[in-house]
Amino acid sequence: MTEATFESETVSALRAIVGEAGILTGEDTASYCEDWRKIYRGQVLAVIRPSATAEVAEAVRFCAERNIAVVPQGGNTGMVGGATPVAGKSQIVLSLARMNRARAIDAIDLTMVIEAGMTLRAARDAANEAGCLFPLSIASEGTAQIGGILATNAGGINTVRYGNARDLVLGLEVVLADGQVWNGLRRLRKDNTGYCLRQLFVGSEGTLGVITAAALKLYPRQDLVETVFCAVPSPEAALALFNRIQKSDPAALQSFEIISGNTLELVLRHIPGVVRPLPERASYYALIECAAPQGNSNLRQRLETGLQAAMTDGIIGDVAVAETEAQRRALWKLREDITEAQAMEGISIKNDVSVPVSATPEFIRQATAACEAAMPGVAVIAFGHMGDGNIHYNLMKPGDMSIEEFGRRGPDFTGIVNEVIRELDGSFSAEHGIGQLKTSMLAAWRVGAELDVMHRIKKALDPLNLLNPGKLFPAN
Ligand code: 2HG
Ligand code: ZN
Repeated sequence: MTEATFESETVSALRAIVGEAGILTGEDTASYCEDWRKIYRGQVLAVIRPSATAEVAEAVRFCAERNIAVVPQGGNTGMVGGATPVAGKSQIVLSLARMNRARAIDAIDLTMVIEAGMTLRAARDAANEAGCLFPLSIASEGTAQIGGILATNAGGINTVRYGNARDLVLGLEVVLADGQVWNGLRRLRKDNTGYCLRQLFVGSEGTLGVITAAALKLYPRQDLVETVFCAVPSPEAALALFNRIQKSDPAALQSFEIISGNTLELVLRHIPGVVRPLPERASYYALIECAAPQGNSNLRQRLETGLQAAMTDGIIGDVAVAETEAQRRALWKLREDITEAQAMEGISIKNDVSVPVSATPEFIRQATAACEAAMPGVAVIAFGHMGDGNIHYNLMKPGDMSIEEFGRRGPDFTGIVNEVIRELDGSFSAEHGIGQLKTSMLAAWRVGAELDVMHRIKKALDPLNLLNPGKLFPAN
């Protein structure tokens, strides 16, 4: 069979499975073949957009029979090329975007069953309308989809209180590599019946199965929300503040973010409509949010008392308190638009790392000293989820250095940062995953028995290596 015949037969067969509305070919596939950072690009025979689990299963079975790789894709907002096809493979992208319904929401069980293609924002809205909270929140939630959120075990701004995606999933529906459907959409809080399969698929980045729906944990809605933006003199001071709030009001604290002074300046420079939140510039800022159900009337008072004491003790400087939802949104915009502001500023080397929470100041201090020594003039853009130990430690080039030179030296810097991380018992990938970007790091860090078990799981569930090849493990 010629290549052209193989291609046209494949497309016709897939069209028969997903219908005319469910298939894209040629130019129409372009945006699915590139990651949003424009680092990775591949080619596909087609993009399919099934509308039901049975279609996903049939398409995956067909691809397995023909030795065609399947790249599951959600909102394509990942940082590491995990949803982008690798170069030079016979493959399709399987977009879950049309599978976007809420199948059930139960405000007594505090559960919701939703399909993989629903955006995180739509899922949060659906929970909210039912009087509940789905707490996972990330900057790209308007585009990121639940399937991708689970496949990458996304973290975000509320991990300090509610955990990562992994902590919020009760059950899954998954299409396996041979086209079988595993219906594990159980909504149970207790279920000790053998291996916990759902946790195998969460964080597997589409390499073990295609998540088509999920049963998720909800919480009672937290209608009282207090958000403050404080100047802090140093990461050490931010940690001291975190420690105080966590001790004095552990149940209410839901976000504790740190933003370095130059990171905020980047946002103020590039993002239209944002305003400086405090009159004076500071070395660092903390963005803190506490929340509680209606009736917990002294939430504001408790927070203010704590902040007042911290101010007296020199731990914080100025504070801006959100008085309205619009002010709250404006404070969060300063944090959520950092990635966009950084992309507008130019090329950056991203490091998404975690250390024990208590080691975050030490990490920032050591990594900054090492990076500045290796490249005078490098700009450190440090921010992130300090309350759970996850720092986005991004580097931007010195003004006089070419983009090419900076790009060439990228791996050296990741090496420098990772050395510090290793010393502090941290992780080289806190929440963005492995994708294509960090396959060699995974192989270097997860050695011996741990890597061996990962390879064996992959072989057992995807013996032909057709599910998202080249992710987690290098393409061969
Ligand atoms: C965030 O926390 C994201 O905003 C993106 O994880 C971080 O752009 C980054 O490095
Ligand atoms: Zn983050």
